[in-house]
Amino acid sequence: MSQVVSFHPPAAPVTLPTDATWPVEDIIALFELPLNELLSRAQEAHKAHFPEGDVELATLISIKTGGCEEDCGYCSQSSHHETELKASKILPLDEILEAARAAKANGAIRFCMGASGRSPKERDMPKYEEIVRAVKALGLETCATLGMLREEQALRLKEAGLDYYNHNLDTSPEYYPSVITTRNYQERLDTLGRVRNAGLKVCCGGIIGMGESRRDRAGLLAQLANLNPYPNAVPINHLVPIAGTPLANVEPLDTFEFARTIAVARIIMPKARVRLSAGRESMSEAEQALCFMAGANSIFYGEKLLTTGNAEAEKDRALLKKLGLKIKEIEADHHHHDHD
Ligand code: SAM
Ligand code: DTB
Ligand code: SF4
Repeated sequence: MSQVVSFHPPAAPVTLPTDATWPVEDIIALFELPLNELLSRAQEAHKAHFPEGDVELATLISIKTGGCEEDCGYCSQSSHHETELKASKILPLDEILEAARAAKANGAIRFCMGASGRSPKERDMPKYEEIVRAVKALGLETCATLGMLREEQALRLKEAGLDYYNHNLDTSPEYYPSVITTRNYQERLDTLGRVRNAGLKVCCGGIIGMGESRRDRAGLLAQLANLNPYPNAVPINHLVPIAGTPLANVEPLDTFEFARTIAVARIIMPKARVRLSAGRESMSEAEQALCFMAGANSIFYGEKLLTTGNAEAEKDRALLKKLGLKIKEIEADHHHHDHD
């Protein structure tokens, strides 16, 4: 005898009008749901907004590494910490293009270029514009993360063909000063506003597992969800502990709490690409699968993040195949599909 297993949708609605604001208390209440209930709500939101259920692959490159004047407590590139990292100038264009071609040949649709530093120097802007123009011409989506931008710099990058700008809020406003002292939260928000005004898509998320509380995780997600509009892409990084940094020995975070963070991000920002970002190297396949079940639909793809390692491309492709997850293909005109 065959039995029909019915799926009971959650009683409470999971989608909200885009102008909804999220009080931190409501977000904490989501974190406190039984895990099954939280995951099923996240899956409802995911299915409603991403019926294809595909996963986006973005490849990272560090185009300028180390020697940074900022003191971000998690970062290998800050000159305030004694790490093993060697600083380098902006990479030559041909090296960047070679990496971009390889990323595209491997199936990535976006190429994300990171540079160390508080903000781009004026004399480096023409180089960054040239790099963006050339990568875009390869038929890849472009993303850059260069620190704080002035209005004019955001406009110049847009003009050069930049699609996304990554600028993370990293943690809650309350916890921020225990992680970074050389800049403040409002400066991050101001750059995000300029990026949005320049017509760039916003990629903004944070780092989980820095010793913050659940309230801080909820506070970060509240900041993100209450941006109007909320970010197009939300990278959720797990701290990669770096020897020599102040956060090198932070107690590792419980896997389920990390998965809950992804699920809550999916529910409160249902149209965003939620990226299971840094930290996958220390996760098992089952732990990563849990994150996909929680609504993650994007990953960093390729053997390196900025300064640390990442899973091998082949292994990732094999994992996605095992899970029956389709890889997102590049769109001829992606403006129709992303929310702006
Ligand atoms: N310098 C620019 C800035 O800070 O805005 C751009 C590059 S910075 C390395 C980009 C982001 O990488 C940071 O905001 C942080 O979220 C993430 N990140 C850096 N080090 C990390 C680590 N050890 N573990 C997890 N994420 C990290
Ligand atoms: C983001 O949210 N994560 C990426 C990207 N944006 C620039 C960076 C992760 C860095 C992990 C540590 C490292 O490789 O240095
Ligand atoms: Fe510098 Fe960015 Fe690292 Fe902070 S996160 S130390 S700004 S490279």
